[in-house]
Amino acid sequence: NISGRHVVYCRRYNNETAMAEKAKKLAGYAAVDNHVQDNQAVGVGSGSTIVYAVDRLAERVKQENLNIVCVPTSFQARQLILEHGLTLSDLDRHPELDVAIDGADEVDSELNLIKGGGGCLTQEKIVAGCAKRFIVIADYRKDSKALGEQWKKGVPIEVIPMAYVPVTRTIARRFGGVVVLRMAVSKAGPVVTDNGNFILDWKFDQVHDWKSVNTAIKMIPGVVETGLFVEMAERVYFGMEDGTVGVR
Ligand code: ABF
Repeated sequence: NISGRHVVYCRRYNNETAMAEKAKKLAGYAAVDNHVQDNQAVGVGSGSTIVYAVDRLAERVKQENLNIVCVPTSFQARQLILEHGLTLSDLDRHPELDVAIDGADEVDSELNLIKGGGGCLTQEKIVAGCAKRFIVIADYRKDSKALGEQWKKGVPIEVIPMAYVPVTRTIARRFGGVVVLRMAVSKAGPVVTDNGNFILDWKFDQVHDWKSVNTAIKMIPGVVETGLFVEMAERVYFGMEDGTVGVR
């Protein structure tokens, strides 16, 4: 507009967005180039960073004539696989995957992850658990020393709908923080996962021993899965602001 302020804001916003997208691409390409080879079954994650990894995967399959089958972690991942002309498979036919590649909402210094911002945490953890190697890709904004440092939306927890109130009360009572039922953007009602369940977002207020907390939460009747991926990631590729790739 006339003052130019709006233009400046847009340019700054566009620069940050462009930098983050470039970082996602760097991470996605690095993971595929370092971990995908011929005759593999590959778990394909969800979110926006994985799109770059699937782009690179499709490019390599075509250029190198690779024999690759892909197992999705969500409807979005399934569409990505089909749209890129990659071979769709499932855990019935490939219960053991050579590698799974997926994004994350946050990564701590011990490679514990918060995942599930997109609501697919249960399938993502199943696929990650079936893979010999679980590789995570993320931009620099996900790289934290402790969970909760940058990701403020809490830990997603998938619950059986009829149990969401007692589970909410139990988590708040035993672990503190605030537990919120995830509502659909339209506010018409709660988000319902691909599995027909609800999601609670646990906005924790302190750093925990995530291994024991994860186990304790999973034991609560009605909890299906948590977005805490503890001691699962073998390696994380971070696209950095300066155009390099950090690996942990
Ligand atoms: C999936 O995508 C989810 O587990 C995670 O919440 C999200 C990350 O999205 P993005 O790659 O767009 O940051 O991996």
